Amino acid sequence: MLSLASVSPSASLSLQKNFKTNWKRGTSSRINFLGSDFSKTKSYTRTSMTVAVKVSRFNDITMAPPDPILGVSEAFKADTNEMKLNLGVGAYRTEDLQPYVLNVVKKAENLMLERGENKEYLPIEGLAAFNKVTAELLLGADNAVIQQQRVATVQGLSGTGSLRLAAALIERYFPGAKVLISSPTWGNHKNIFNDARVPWSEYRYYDPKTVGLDFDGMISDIKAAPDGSFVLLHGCAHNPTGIDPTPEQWEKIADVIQEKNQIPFFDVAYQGFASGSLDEDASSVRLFAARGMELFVAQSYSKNLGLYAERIGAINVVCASSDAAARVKSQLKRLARPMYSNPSIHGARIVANVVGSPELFNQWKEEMEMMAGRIKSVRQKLYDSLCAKDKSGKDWSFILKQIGMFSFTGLSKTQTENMTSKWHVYMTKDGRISLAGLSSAKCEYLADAIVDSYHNVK
Ligand code: PLA
Repeated sequence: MLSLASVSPSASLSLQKNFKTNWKRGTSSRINFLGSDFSKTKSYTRTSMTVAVKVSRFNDITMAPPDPILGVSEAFKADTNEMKLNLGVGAYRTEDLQPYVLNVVKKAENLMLERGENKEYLPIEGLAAFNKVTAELLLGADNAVIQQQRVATVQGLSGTGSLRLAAALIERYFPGAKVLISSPTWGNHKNIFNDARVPWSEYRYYDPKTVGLDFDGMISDIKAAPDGSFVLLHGCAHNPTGIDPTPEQWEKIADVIQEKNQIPFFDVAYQGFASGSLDEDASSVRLFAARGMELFVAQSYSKNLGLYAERIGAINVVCASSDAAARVKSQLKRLARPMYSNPSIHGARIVANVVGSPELFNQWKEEMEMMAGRIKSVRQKLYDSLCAKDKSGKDWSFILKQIGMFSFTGLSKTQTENMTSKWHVYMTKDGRISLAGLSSAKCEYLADAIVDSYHNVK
């Protein structure tokens, strides 16, 4: 349907004028926006308006390519082969490959029903109880930055929306500042900064020769970047490589960023999912905060609480003073208001209930350990199956060294295409597989597919 708002202002105005006149006269109009032919037909009841569009006003809009990650799920749905396996998007599945709603989430939702909570608008910055617990979960409740009220926390539309809000703040208050992004990174990072009109460049991160971290490359690229740049870092479980710096390497990264007066910008989408421990997975962020650095942290509850579609997360800005934090928060709110006005309440209440109740919090930790444990066990089984099936002597041990939901297999684009066309294994073209979508029953099948693609496709 074509709305008045979607035509040009002059067309819209003349249309309204015409509509008014016709209402009075009791006629209905058949309007051709492109030509001048306004054909009228008598109507005895009320005005009805049909719009015949001969040539689309949207002709210059080309077809967008499918999303490299979410598009994989669409292709998977269309496949009717019974062996099909979706290892594209990072979404946790049970051993039966079914989606999983955490028991603590169900309990929190029951509590909400019992309390009969309302659906009034949230304030622009989100649910206060959520903002409190989310910053505490990230930084530790006794962290000086929290005690001194130096953290500006705003509830965001999950990790993506929180990153986007921070990008808008950078664009407005640090014009021309660059964001340094790891190569490779989560595919959507570049889109987020492109759409926010924030310039970015890449720093070396992954070394295909060692199938490990290119630490020297990373350090020299950060050093070479302009002072005052933002450095995007994956807090834990780097996506897509599954390779994180060691604690000693994090210290050195912090040294360089501090020397260059740069601002670290953490993306924490997997807290608790990398090691199974919430505190351990936040240690990179806490290390930077303990140095008194100002930093950004985007958080997501999609994976660790399985709240994918609730779109719940936050942007935290750790500032040098409580005064700066108050000002930053006010500007984040100002940016959010015309974008989406205020965030949704359901996921925020779930997180506030789970993290805010010692009983549910402990149960959550158990469930998270269970999920992280299942991923680790299929990781091991995939490795064992590859070793058993591949007689070429190739070293697959990198799979065991990687952490988190994903494994970066090193398969090329054409090899991943073989995985999908011949084996019905759906994965992203960069060679990433989500182990969270794999069951132990399917490990051998997946190993057959990988061995075939790796050795028989160039
Ligand atoms: N940051 C990183 C590093 C991510 O991997 C993801 C999700 C997000 C942020 C954002 O998630 P959220 O908006 O749902 O909180 N990455 C997924 C899904 C799991 C996706 O691409 O949207 C992935 O498959 O890579």
